[in-house]
Amino acid sequence: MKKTHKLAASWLAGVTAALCMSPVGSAPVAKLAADGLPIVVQELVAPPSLPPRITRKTAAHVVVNLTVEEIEREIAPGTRYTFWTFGGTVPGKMIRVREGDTVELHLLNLPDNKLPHNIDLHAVTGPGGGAGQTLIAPGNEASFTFKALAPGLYVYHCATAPVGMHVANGMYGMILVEPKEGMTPVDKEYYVMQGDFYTTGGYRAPGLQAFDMQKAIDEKPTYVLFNGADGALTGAGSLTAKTNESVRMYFGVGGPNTTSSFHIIGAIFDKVYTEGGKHFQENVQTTMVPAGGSTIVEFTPRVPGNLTIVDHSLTRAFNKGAIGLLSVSGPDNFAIYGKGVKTPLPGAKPAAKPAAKPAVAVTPAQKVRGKEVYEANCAACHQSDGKGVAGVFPPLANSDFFQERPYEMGHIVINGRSGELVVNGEHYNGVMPPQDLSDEDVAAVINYVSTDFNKGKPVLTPAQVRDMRKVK
Ligand code: HEC
Ligand SMILES: [Cu+2]
Repeated sequence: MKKTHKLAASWLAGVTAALCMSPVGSAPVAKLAADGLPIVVQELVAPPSLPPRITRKTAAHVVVNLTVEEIEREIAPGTRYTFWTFGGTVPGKMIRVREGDTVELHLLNLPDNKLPHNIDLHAVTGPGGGAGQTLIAPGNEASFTFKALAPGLYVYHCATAPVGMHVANGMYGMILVEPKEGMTPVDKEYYVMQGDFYTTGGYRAPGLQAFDMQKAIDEKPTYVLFNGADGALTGAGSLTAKTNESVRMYFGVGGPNTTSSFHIIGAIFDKVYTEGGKHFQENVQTTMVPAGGSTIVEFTPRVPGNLTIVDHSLTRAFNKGAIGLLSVSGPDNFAIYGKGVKTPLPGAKPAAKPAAKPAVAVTPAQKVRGKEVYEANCAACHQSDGKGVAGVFPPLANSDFFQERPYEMGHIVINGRSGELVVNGEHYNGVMPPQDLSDEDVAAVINYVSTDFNKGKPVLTPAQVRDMRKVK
């Protein structure tokens, strides 16, 4: 749900109108700012995209309009969180200017927001990086200008007390100051930032989660994420490239606390502009990125398949969400990456078959039990045929929400669920109470919904349900 605020709309219109007016009778000329530089309005795009490479050869007066938006959305499948953002996204929209440009930064704090905010850009030379000039309560706008003196990739963030909390809620982004001589063109550019998040419930605990200040102080993140959501860069969000395309990633760490051992499984960075600065190192496997710091990496995938983007502090990747994919398409090149051969040694026991995912076995009795549990506990709301009630109770039959992660549905049955939810494109915002069922019955009913309503396989065992209850 994207809301364009009235004030934001008229504010942006005002800026545009001022830029479009030309003196009566004169041919259209580039509009000049008071400093004599031509005015350029910064284009803002959602990550992992970023504004295009700068081709102009002279300085400009770049107007940047950033809107602070406090928004509730999914941090993980079935888990919601209230993010504080620059421009509605985590990370905030990337700013892209040229060395020597003057930046006129406007910050708008929407009237519906609850808190004061500001911005500190690491690309600024001056105390506070703009924090003092831009500290405003909801319903206000602030602006200031600065000169982009030094090329590099810089983090910006909110610096309003408690600063760690504002940053932990997603208030960071990056500004790229291109060198005067410009940057070499590449085939693909991506913008990714890592951040640590602290919720009162455990990893993937369902429902709306609150910020946990004590976990933040103890530096015990519940989530470590790329681009503000568990799964932002996997599935439909995966980054893409073709074989032999050059890829450049602008990678930063918002923090507030953890650093990143930034690594892409299956790639070697040809170049790493360490810490987002001027010099590059070559042939790097993993680069360390500090909180409030950045790096620019360049590489060229040579063979097709999925490259996995991780924080190589690995439990963050596999247990807290810091994982993404770059899906590479193109022809195989076995000279660069061979298929491999596996041969049992003489006299060895027959090679174990590659471990297939253990199928969940369901006895006929459990199957009958699943239907019984459904009729007795779920049908009242979701209906006997599983089709639900439009706008009130979401369908469980042919539910894309269910099919995407059937395993996770055990959490919903145990803990209940409330808040916004989209099933087959329809929005629901109801309350499902926790269901007081045994581990066996939760597994049985989920397997019943999976097989009989969604043409799926049985997905859950009672032991898995027992483990789910431990995560809180
Ligand atoms: C009192 C009514 C009620 C009962 C009883 C109930 N649910 Fe729900 N269920 C809901 C509502 C309302 C939602 C949507 C919650 C939201 O908006 O976050 C929901 C959501 C769900 C979802 C996720 C959305 C989807 O359509 O895939 C699943 C799965 C689910 N319920 C399964 C069950 C199962 C299994 C049972 C029985 C063990 C059950 N529910 C019992 C009201 C109910
Ligand atoms: Cu803030």
